[in-house]
Amino acid sequence: MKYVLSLVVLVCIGWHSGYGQAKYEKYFSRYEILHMSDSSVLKINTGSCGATFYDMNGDGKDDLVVGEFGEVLCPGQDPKEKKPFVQGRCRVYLNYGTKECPVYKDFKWLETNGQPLYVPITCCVPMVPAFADIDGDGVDELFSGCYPGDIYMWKKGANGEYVDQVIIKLADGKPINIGNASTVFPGDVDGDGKIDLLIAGLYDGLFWARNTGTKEVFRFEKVERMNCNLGEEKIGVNHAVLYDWDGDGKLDIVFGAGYGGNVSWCRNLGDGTYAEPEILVERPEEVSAGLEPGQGHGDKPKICIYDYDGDGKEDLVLATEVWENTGCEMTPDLFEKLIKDERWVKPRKTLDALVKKMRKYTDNIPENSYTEPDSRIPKDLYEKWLAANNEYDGLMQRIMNELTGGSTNLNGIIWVYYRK
Ligand SMILES: [Ca+2]
Ligand SMILES: [Ca+2]
Ligand SMILES: [Ca+2]
Ligand SMILES: [Ca+2]
Repeated sequence: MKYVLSLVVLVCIGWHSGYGQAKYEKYFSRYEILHMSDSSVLKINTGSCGATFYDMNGDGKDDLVVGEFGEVLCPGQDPKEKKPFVQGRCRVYLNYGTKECPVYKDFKWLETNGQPLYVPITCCVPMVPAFADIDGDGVDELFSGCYPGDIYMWKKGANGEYVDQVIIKLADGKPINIGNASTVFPGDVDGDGKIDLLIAGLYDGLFWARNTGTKEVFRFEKVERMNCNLGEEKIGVNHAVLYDWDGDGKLDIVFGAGYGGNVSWCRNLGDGTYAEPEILVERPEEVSAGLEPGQGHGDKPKICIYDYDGDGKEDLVLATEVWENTGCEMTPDLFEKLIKDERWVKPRKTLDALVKKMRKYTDNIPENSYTEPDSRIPKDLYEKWLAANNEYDGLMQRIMNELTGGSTNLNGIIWVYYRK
């Protein structure tokens, strides 16, 4: 809930100082938010989302394929659990319009064996679908990461289903898993014609697994870190794709930040290394995420490079998350009321004191109660912090609900930035 607090702060600063929205003019001419045919915003109401475009019904027009956070419990999950695993499903919005002007009326779940296909999700990341032909049979496979960090793959079956689900493993039999909240992009990282895996972890940074097999039978020996020439400093990333941004024939990396809304690229230098990131679209910290003019696109952008308007120039599609307040409204004096509210001051001090204690052991402080704690933090200290953090979050939620007359929900919203 600290997050919502900072968001509210940003909303208020934005309103009072007249800050503009995201900065995108260097590469893009304009942007739009995807809508349904009835003019309502295309909203994934179960949280964050990841999107790609793919012709799902073979009519020659690409459809919108959206992985969601989800809300339906995974089998065997207890609804009384604080954060049970839910089914991060995949929505198919068929294109009822044209290639140049897609129209979406509704969606169907992508299925496997007659049931909605899903990956397990509990926090911080949705299903993020991606397609590539990794076994050279001319038919693309479907890939996604998930919260526990495994990489899922399905083969195309009959009637639009995706079947034969596997978790991709290394040659030694261990699943490829770089950490929680991971996403995957299948693509040819090293340019040898075989599909490799580019893997981003919200907490762990950017990695890749080289395909050392053949074009028909993939094989992965190990997972290596990718750093975009930042030395030991890992990239803050939640999703990354391969795309030749500068058109020099070598695939570069385009990635969405792990925190906030920035999108950057790292140029492929051709020797297996990448240049330092350059920002493509910047959503400055003082610009809040939202659908209104003057607000910016949502957080943790998942990237898809796709010519959305069919003008021959590939555009940047961002599947993002946006907090929506379901209460009356965020009044201009909300921030003032919030900082005057003294109930959260003492719990905040307690929390800060515990963070200070943790810093004696490491700078790697847990972001929230779902973060795996750094092993250098003593267990009892971490547990004290966890209890204090949960209490503080609950309190902030209550105060916010009181002040706004409702709760806050996370929605998946999709922006398209049109390339100049
Ligand atoms: Ca295939
Ligand atoms: Ca390769
Ligand atoms: Ca390039
Ligand atoms: Ca375009």
